[in-house]
Amino acid sequence: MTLPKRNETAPTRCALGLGSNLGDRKANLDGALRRLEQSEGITLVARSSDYETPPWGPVPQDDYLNICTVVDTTLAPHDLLKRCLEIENELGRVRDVRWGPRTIDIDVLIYGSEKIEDDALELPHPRMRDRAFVLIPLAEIWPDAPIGDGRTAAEALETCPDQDGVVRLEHT
Ligand code: X6L
Ligand code: MG
Ligand code: MG
Repeated sequence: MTLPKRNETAPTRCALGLGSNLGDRKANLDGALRRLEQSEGITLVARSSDYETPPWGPVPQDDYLNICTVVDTTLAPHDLLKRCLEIENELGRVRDVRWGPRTIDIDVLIYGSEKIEDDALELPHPRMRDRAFVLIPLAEIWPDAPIGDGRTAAEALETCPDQDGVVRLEHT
């Protein structure tokens, strides 16, 4: 009797949040998406519209373009994060001011139903629930996304503050 062979490569559904507010923001997002979809072990499932969003946080800076994507991946969580950081570096991100302007930011928001809390990674991303620049694009493409507090992205959006400044851009 043969045991059913565990599929080592069953992909996990994930959500990524991307943002840019330096240089050619649209080109930075497109470059990141192209690199993601060409990455071994990452399949792009969905991509939100582009959203222009006011800067959140303590650092005054220019408006962002933000999007979310859904990806399926066979990479382990920390390997997915590593790939995202590599792509940030390839696109010329320089980390100087904490929470300051950036060429490209790629955050792992959700990795299946995994809960992770270590120095490198916290999943689901603990602060997405009150950031309209994340929840609005995420709910567009994955309203049922489990954001980690028992609610879905669409449910969290019902009570998320500061939604008015987030503007969906028409496709050109
Ligand atoms: C107090 C202290 C209040 C810190 C808020 C909020 C810090 C957000 C960092 C905060 C605080 C952040 C983006 C952004 C940033 C982005 C838009 C961050 C990291 N990233 N604003 N600000 N889009 N619109 O991707 O989210 S910095
Ligand atoms: Mg971020
Ligand atoms: Mg980041």
